[in-house]
Amino acid sequence: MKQIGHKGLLIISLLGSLLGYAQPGAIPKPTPRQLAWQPLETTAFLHFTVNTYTDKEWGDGTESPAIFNPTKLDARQWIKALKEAGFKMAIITAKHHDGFCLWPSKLTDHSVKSSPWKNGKGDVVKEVADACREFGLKFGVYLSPWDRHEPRYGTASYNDYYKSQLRELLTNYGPISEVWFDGAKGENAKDMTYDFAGYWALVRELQPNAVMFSDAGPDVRWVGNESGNAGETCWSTINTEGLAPGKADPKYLNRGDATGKQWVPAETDVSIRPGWFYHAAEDTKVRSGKNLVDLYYQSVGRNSLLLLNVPPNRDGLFSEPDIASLKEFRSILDETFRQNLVMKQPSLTDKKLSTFTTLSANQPLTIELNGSQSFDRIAIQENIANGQRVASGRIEYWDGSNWKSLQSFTTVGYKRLLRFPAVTSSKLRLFITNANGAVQLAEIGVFKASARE
Ligand code: FUL
Repeated sequence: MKQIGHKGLLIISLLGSLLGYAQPGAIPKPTPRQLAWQPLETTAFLHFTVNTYTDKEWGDGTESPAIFNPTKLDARQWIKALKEAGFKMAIITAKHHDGFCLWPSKLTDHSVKSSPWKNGKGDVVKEVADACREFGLKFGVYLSPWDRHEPRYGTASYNDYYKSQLRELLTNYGPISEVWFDGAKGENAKDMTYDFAGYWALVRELQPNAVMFSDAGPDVRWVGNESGNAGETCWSTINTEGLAPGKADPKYLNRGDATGKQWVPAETDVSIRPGWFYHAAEDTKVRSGKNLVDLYYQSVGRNSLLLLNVPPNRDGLFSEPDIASLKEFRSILDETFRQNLVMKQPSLTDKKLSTFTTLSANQPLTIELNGSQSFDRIAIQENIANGQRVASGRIEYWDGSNWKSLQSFTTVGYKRLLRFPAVTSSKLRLFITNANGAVQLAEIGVFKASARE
């Protein structure tokens, strides 16, 4: 998501206003589809195409389908590894910038049907969709608007081609939970005005429960970098109408906007390897489980959602180092968040966002722990069904004779995770120091981290 044409941005911004959900006088709230998306927390990207065989990151469209031959392809192996690592959705690059289609599209021969894989009878999109259904993951598709192969690209009829492809993907593979609209376009790319309004209307018509990602929504926005960092302050709201040409500042997307009128939460896309596609030379550069845990804190722990890319290799399999890191990642998180040390209470420890305690600014909330405990992590959640309100807060702990300051924080939203050196205490005090209305505090968790973090 490095470059986006100015026209694209203008269209996105106009559409964003049309599709925005703010009501006058009320703070923005998520739609049901956005509300269902946010708690997925860890989701996966699957980058796979001819680039896997050419060792490139961006194909130029001249690749022969003959090179695509993942002889051991087993989408069940990918999805099983993701399931075991707690991932809740997988998004496949049905078509990347090179234009090669991983499904046998009726609209082009530049696809798996012209490849030697399964004698041209294969369908990667179907295999992934089926595996997701089998293992209970949600399924999403990435269909790159920038297409360096299709001759119609650059003419108005390309929009019809793109929409027909979208229709194939949205009608033949069961429920689709996310559609990823990539804004990348090379500097010397042909001029092309994408019909985003038409693309988005088609998704709403054919898969009304799917969220749509692009730089600035309509449903989910880019976090502004590919290094796995949501803003330390991260609002789920932005003003899409402020995104005039040249103003889609990645920093704005990274932090969101406390006064934003549209609910467009941030998704943090990042790869488990340096590149998005598989390169044998990067087998030794796979992020460790511990490093993935850091990404979790920097994305999910900052009111975003982690979209971690795990690229299948040339055989059509996840590689061993990637699988090992995914396992370690989940095992560390499970160990850290296994036991909430907060004394059970009806609304704040029931793991339901819909039961909450209402807090106004500077009204302290005392949180009793199960006796004296050593801890170094705190999780705070708001009932985002009614919007995002916390702008800042702080936490104190009781050291036996006095209240001592522990941590301050800014936004909370769906989830805020705090990491700090361990302290021992039997109770905490939470203050919301600044909020945009009465806060609906949904959950509070206090934990002792795994030694492997
Ligand atoms: C970018 C693309 O150019 C990259 O190749 C990758 O797909 C990334 C997720 O989005 O815009």
